Amino acid sequence: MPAIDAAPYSFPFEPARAALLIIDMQRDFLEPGGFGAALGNEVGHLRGAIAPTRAVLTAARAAGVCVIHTREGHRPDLADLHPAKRRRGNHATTIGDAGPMGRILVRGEAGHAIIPELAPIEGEAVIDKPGKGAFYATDLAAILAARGISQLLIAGVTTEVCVHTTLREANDRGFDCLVMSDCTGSYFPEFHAAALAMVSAQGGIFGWVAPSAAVLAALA
Ligand code: TIU
Repeated sequence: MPAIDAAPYSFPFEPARAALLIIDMQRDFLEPGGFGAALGNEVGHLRGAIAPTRAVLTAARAAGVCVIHTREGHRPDLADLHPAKRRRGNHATTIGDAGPMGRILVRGEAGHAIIPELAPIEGEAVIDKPGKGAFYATDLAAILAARGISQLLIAGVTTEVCVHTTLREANDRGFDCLVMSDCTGSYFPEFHAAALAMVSAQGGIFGWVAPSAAVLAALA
């Protein structure tokens, strides 16, 4: 398996030690009426990441690379929702309130589900996370350790929020992370660009950045 052509230099891809980590590609972020929209965002900005992520997901499955999905959300009784997170923003509609896809960001509701284009299949772990980072208050670290994973190929939304928080958590835990530039997205295009630039700056302070085409070439 070839190295992946990436910035700031080529990524030493080891498929048996790598996982494709797809972060929060949920209806609540990508469709009208969910959490993203409740925060005042234009959800259409994120949808460009769907097709490239689907292509990488298909290739990873075919190559036998571990696939892990995450979902941001809370228990129906909201017992794991910090009051600070619920209050933040002073929005009229917030986490736990009724929306067109069910209660916003609540596990089991329609809006909490991963979008159908990227739905998990049998054998793929789904991590339910109450925070922005996928390591906080989850069993992700245990699952990665059990599978001998040391490299993460990261897709998902949003680039500067849950992708970056997870990337930083992973970096401090010793993982080599590659963020796919077209498989991630932000409600703010300028934040997406800056967040990607921060990853590979300073010799790769947080890791590597590459377009999905470079990952697909390595997986082929
Ligand atoms: N608001 C925003 O940009 N993101 C989130 O709230 N969660 C994730 O990024 N998944």
